Amino acid sequence: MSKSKPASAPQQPGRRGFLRNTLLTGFTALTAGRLGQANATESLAVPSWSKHPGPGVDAAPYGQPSGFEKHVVRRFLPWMRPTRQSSVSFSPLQDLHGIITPNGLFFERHHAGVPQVDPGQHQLIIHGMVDKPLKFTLEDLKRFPSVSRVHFVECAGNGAMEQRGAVNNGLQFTHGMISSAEWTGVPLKLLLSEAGVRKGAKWLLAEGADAAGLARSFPMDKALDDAIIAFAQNGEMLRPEQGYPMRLLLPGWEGVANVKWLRRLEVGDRPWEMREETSTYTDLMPSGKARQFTFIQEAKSVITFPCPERRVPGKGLHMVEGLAWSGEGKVKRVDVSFDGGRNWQQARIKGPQLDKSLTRFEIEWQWNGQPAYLQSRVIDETGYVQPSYQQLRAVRGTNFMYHNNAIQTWMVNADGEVENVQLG
Ligand SMILES: Nc1nc2c(c(=O)[nH]1)N[C@H]1C(S)=C(S)[C@@H](COP(=O)(O)O)O[C@H]1N2
Ligand SMILES: [Mo]
Repeated sequence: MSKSKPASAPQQPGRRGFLRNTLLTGFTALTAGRLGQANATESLAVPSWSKHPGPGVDAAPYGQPSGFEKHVVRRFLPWMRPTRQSSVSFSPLQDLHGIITPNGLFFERHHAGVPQVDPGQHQLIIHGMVDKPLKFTLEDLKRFPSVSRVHFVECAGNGAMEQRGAVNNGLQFTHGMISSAEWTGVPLKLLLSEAGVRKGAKWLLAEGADAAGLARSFPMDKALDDAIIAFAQNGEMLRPEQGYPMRLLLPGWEGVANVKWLRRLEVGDRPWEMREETSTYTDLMPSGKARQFTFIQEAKSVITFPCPERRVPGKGLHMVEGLAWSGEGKVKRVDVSFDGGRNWQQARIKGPQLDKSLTRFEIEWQWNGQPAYLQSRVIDETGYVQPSYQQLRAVRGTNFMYHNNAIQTWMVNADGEVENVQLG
């Protein structure tokens, strides 16, 4: 049941009593009946869409969202024009619900565009320090036992621009390089046990079939832990943008290591020092040295309502909502502040609290019409607390780009507009 419109007029008179009895009794205590609109019975006039039958099942063999939701789309930054060499699209977090990103709204990051891979010809090869080099077609993969797990993918560069200042006045661009899906695929450890990993093997190289030939090294421990060769996403085959017909999924680890259009896994005893783990995707520290192989996306959270795209419509009661996640495991707790971090209140976790997955939270807020500074702060199951900008910069300096997981501040003006700010 939607909580956002508890007292709006139901369409059929017969359902009114039902709604009133089951939903409103508990909820009115909380809202004192202030969230609905008056003159409910006037809405019972028959609307145009009730007067004629609509199109039948032949109208949309593959369903699309309502035409009234056309604004809910992936967007790119105009000054970051997509090229065939590099493109990024951001997911509209401000318009999403729950913890699953619809496939058509999953953020995208491509180093050489989206290859159109023919699943009949594509193969995954496992070679290197193995007893028996093997190749797998999509059909071969599907003969293995598979798992379905909900995990986020976040680009290490999510929030990189914000590190330099509050530059984007929109949640979609400050945090939209994260999305989440239920992935179905084969645990990598099963494929490795078929191939037989040789003694001394400690690293793997994953290489994509795109024109970038994007390749990343990752440790054997992760391969034998929860790595998946995914072929499906939210119940259907992977979208081309997400790596059709197969991608590497390293739950909780930086996006770039989740190699799409996966064509090759080489087993070795040391990292390969590829481009995307040396000249990029490393973190320049105050000492002048760069950290390398910082795989884990540490705990982070953000308020999704209100946000710059979703102003506060007026004084009174509102449900402040947001998303929290941790590459280390489950989200344990989320706190919200309405005064820029002076006071914190514990938010409710809504829905499932899964491992390395988006987790949604909610908290009531009585807005008195005064300017306010909203923040959220996540604590994960390891006890790690999301840092403020001050705390993050004390450790990392100001030169870094990747892995910005600092607390976000939204400033609500007296007119309800919301701005992206950083508190000193
Ligand atoms: N083969 C290949 N894999 C790739 C990329 C790529 O360009 N080519 N981009 C990487 C980066 S930088 C990120 S953040 C994620 C993005 O995954 P998505 O596009 O499914 O959101 O894929 C990674 N895997
Ligand atoms: Mo990325």
